[in-house]
Amino acid sequence: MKKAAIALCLVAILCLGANIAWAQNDVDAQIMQLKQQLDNLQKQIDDLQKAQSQKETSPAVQATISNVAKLKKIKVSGYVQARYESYNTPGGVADTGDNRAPDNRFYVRRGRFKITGQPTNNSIGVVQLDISGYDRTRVESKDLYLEYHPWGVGARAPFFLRMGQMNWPFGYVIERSSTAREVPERPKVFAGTTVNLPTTPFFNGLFPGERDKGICMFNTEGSKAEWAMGLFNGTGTKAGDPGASFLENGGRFEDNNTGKVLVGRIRYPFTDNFHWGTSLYSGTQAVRTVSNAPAAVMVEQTRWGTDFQYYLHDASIKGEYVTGKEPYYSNTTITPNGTSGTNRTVSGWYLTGVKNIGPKHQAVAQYDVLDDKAMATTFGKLTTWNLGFIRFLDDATRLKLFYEINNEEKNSVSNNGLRVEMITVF
Ligand SMILES: [Ca+2]
Ligand SMILES: [Ca+2]
Repeated sequence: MKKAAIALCLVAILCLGANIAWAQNDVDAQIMQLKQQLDNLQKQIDDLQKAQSQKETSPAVQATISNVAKLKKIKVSGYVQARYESYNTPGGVADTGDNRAPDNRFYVRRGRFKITGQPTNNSIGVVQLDISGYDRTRVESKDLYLEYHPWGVGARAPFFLRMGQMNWPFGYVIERSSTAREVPERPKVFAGTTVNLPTTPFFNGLFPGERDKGICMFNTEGSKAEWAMGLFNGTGTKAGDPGASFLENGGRFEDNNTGKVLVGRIRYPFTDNFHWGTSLYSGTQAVRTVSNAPAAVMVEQTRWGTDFQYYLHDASIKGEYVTGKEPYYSNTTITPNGTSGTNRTVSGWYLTGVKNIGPKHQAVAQYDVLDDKAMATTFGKLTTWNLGFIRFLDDATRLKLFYEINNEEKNSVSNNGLRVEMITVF
């Protein structure tokens, strides 16, 4: 029995060993099979990757990728400001048929498009053209500048640089686009004016065209004080010849003397809803003492200004004062005798109140004053009320109704008028 048991055990052990050997063979076969499958899969992945990389490197695909990347960095925007105006015609003024006649008309005050490109993290280029400005005989260049942000666009840093043709960094209203302003035109002391009578002096404005060519440093985003300081030609974009004034030089945009003007402003939010700023402009202008003089004399040209903005829950009050020394020009419409080549004082201010009436309406009142020494004897101070109502038709379009009351201190002229405007920003 004992022997039999031992034999049985031996048989059992042998059988078990054989089974283990068989099982081992089976696992090896499975591993081999899996390895084969893995090799096949790896080959398929390699083939796919090869095909994919061939696709990606094809010139057409590369060009498309590059174009899409470029398009992402270019932004096109613009606005159209279409109007109907009806102004009182001063007595004795014939209908001259030009588009400045003080009559009633439809016209497009501004039709602009702007291209902003940001090719890299540090550089920006801006081109803005007006194809329907006051001088409708030509397309007018507005913004033409580049920006270099040494620390990157949008980064909080000591400053960034702008060079080219840009807004003078002076005061508040000069740098506020028509898309942001409530009153259709800037106050007279900044933008200029005429009383709408022929052969009477007109005022070019202390900042005709609101722009000049130069180089300027600006604060970056995140700075509490809003500041800018730059050097400019001083002639603006609408005068280049010595003594030539607004629109009198056929659109040549050069400097008229070697001196450059220093322009700067700083604005500080004393509280969240009260901001106060001050601005400076200092330089010279070349002026001919008589219109056919072979050489010009240098006349000091200065401006100093202060502005504030006070924001309430559903209203705002904004004001600005500016005073400056401006040369008498020899070839403005009327030359004050013996004054060309000397200075006169020009000053003015405005106060604008805006009240929101619900989410879709605003009531606006603006009072502005122009005190130009050159008009002292003819009309004295010019004051204007702009009373208006704005309806937001949608997020992009506003309908504006404004009545303008123009008062002359002396020799009153009938020149009040109605403006109906639609402006769309896109
Ligand atoms: Ca100059
Ligand atoms: Ca009047």
